[in-house]
Amino acid sequence: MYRRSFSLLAVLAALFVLVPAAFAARVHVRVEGKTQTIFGTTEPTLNVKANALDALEAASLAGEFYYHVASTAFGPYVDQIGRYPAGGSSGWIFKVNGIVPPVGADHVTVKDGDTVLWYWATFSGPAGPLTLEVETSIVKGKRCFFATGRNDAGRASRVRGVVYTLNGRRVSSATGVVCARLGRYTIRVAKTGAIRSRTYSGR
Ligand code: B12
Repeated sequence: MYRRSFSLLAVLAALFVLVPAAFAARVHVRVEGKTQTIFGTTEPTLNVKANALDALEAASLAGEFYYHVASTAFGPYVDQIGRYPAGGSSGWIFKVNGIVPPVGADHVTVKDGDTVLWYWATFSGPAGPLTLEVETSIVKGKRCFFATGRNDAGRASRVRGVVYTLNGRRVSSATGVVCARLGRYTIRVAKTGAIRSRTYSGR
C-alpha cells in the first residue's frame, strides 16, 4: 500500500516538472536596446510560458539582463529594459511576428514558431520606428541583399540610406541594396531612427 502511494506520488511529481515544459511554446526572441542588441542577435528559440511578457522573462533569464514591470491601470507595463527607463515619448514596444499588438504583452499569447521582438522606440508622431529586415536573392551570379522596413502594422517596404555589417565590414548603401560574391555571409542592417535587423547567416 505504502509502495503504491509512493510511486503514485513520484508520477505526480514528474508530471509537475514535465507538464509546464510541455505547454511552453518554442519562440524566437530578440531584445533591441537603445544603442545595441541586448539579447539574441540571431533570434534564438526559447521556451516561453504563455505570452509576450513571458518571452521577455525567458530572454532575461537566458541573457541575464534587467527589466522592470510596473503595475498600471491598463495592467503590467514594461517601463525599463537594461539601463533605460521609459520616459516622455520613448519607451519599450514589442512586436509579435512583425506586428505591434494593440494590447499589453500579458494579453498576447504566443505559439510555437512565433517571433517576439522587444525594442526601444522613440515616437515623433503616431507611428513607431520601422523594424529592419534583410531579404536576399541571387542576381546575375551575385548574392544581393535588400533592406526592408516593417511598420507597426507589419507592412514591409524597401528602405534606403542604410549601413550593413557584412562579414564584419561596414558597408553603406544609399539604395538599400548591396551585392557581393557568392559564399558564406553574416549580415545585419541598421539605419538611424529605425530598429536594427537581426543577424542573418547563410551561403
Ligand atoms: C505614450 C504612450 C506610450 C509610450 C509610453 C512612454 C512612457 N513615457 O512611458 C510608449 C510608446 C512606450 C508606449 C508603449 C506601449 N503602448 Co502605449 N500609449 C501611450 C499613450 C499615447 C499615452 C499614455 C500617456 O502618456 N498617458 C498620460 C499619463 C499621464 O498617464 P499614465 O497612466 O501615467 O500613462 C502611462 C501608461 O499609459 C503607460 N503605458 C503606455 N502604453 C501602455 C500600454 C499598456 C498595455 C500599459 C499597461 C501601460 C502603458 O505609459 C504611460 C506613461 O508612463 C496611450 C494612448 C492614450 N491616449 O492614453 C497609449 C496606450 C496606453 N498604449 C497602448 C499600447 C497597446 C502600448 C503597447 C502595449 C504597444 C506594444 N505592442 O508594444 C506598448 C507597451 C509595451 C510595454 N512596454 O509593456 C494602448 C493600450 C491599449 C490597451 N487597452 O491595453 C494605448 C491606449 C494606445 C491605444 N489606443 O492602442 N505607449
